[in-house]
Amino acid sequence: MEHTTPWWKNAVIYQIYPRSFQDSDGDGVGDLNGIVQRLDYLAGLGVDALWLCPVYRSPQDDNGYDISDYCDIDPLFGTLADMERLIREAARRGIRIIMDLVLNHSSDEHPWFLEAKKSRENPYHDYYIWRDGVPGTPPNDMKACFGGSAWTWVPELGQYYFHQFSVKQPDLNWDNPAVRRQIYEVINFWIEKGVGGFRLDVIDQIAKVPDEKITNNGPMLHAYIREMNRATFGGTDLVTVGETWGATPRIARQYSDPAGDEFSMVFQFEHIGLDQQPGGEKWDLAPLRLTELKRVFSKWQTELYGRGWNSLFWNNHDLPRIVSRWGDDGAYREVSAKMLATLLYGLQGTPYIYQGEELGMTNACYPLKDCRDIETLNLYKERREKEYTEEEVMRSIHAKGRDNARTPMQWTDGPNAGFTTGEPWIRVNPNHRQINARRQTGEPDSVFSYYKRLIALRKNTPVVQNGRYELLCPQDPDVFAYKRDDGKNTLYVVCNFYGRPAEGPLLPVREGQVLISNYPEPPAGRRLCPYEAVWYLCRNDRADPAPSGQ
Ligand code: TEU
Repeated sequence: MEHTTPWWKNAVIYQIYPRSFQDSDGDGVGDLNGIVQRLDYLAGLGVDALWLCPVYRSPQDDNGYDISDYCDIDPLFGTLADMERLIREAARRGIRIIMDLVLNHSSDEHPWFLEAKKSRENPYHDYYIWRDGVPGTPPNDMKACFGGSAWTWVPELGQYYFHQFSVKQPDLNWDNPAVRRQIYEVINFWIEKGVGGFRLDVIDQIAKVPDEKITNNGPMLHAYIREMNRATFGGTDLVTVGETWGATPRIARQYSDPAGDEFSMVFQFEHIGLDQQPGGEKWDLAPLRLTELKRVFSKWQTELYGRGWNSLFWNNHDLPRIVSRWGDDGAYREVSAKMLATLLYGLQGTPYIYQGEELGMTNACYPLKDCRDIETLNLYKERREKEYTEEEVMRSIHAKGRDNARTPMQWTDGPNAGFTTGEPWIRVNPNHRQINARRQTGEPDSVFSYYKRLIALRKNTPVVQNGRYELLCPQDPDVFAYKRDDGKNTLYVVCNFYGRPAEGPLLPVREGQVLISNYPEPPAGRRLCPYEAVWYLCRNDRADPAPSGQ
């Protein structure tokens, strides 16, 4: 057991996609000074840390996930001095800055890669992964995440290089100790700048073994992470979050064991894949079954309890907007957005809010000409060349495309939603006239005010941090209900997941025990209105007999 609870166990983290958050100089792209302008808004919401998607120098092939200088800021976003000011200004408000580290690959315009492809003898050659071959016959049939082969031919060298993402994102060779040393220097550079932690992009893919077609969870993975921990953030109070698509609860315990020497927590996606066809890709749509969501959440809650730490999220910059995805972005937009928050925030872990989620922002559903994301554009081409119809492909893009998350933050009902005075790099969602921060911040019943209350409640309700989890009514197809019990108190969380009335479980709760609910009046008895959600808090000596063995 730990002696003191690390700050991030009781924190709420807000994710910013800097490109789309706030533009301060009228070039249509959000920037660091824009974030500074909005710090009071973020402090008002009650968040403890901001995770910034990459703002390093980058050709922006994958919106900054292709880095050409790890120790400088891209002029699109500002300067190193702006970054230092952001760190200071955030700290004045009790907010830490979390940087996004993209260490699996660099940009093909990074000086390391420019050197590497000059000759096989160049000292940087071995910073990347090369295989001999002949043009037209890649070393194997591995595919890149953004379409096409994972191997790209360089005629001058007579070799292929390996890339798990776009051709402009060559994979770094972690088996080379010089690469690892350089990376640790980068991490220490940012630690010295005073950042509050790191989110580690696709960290479970760094120890790939392409010849065996191993991408995530390679044999050397945990050895490299432990070495990185020792050389950089180990022993500090920085938060470290590993993006781990391939984690199981067992693997997650290894990453985030409270007594361990890897990361603070994992950011894993098992629940996110539940509305796609088994064996298919995310574009192959299938309806979500609530009982499956319950099974997955319950598994993680139970199997990490006391032995690891998870992130709680519905959204990020790669995912569609949750209110459009699993709520109702029409008539029940507000109440369903609140229900989804109520459900998630009663669980154990560290919640992440993705910008605009606290306003109930929705998917955009743009025609292809307004889409910007490399993944979407490649997917469209690839599927249209196969047997898919225009309508099928666009349906998938509207449901799952990453641009849904990347439309500009909706600050006001005015021109370009108050995001920019220039031409935005991606269209603003026309519904900013109804859905915007200006309208919601002063409105006690808004989605924003609800998130704010929930964040404050979470922090003041210890059972949310430590209570043991138990799923209630597991077979109920409409209601997600669970309890958390820390011996002293029990928190009951009851959510009707759909837009039709339902019946909740029978609970030992009385009037006056409601902490929060998303209708003007809390539920009457067991009957639940569409998307109705509630937290009840009971003292165990008054409601339930104290559970044995505690
Ligand atoms: O995403 C990891 C990743 O695997 C994504 O490609 C994911 O599968 C996809 O977005 C789902 O459609 C991280 C970043 O979050 C993402 O923005 C980057 O594009 C990617 O790594 C490459 O750095």
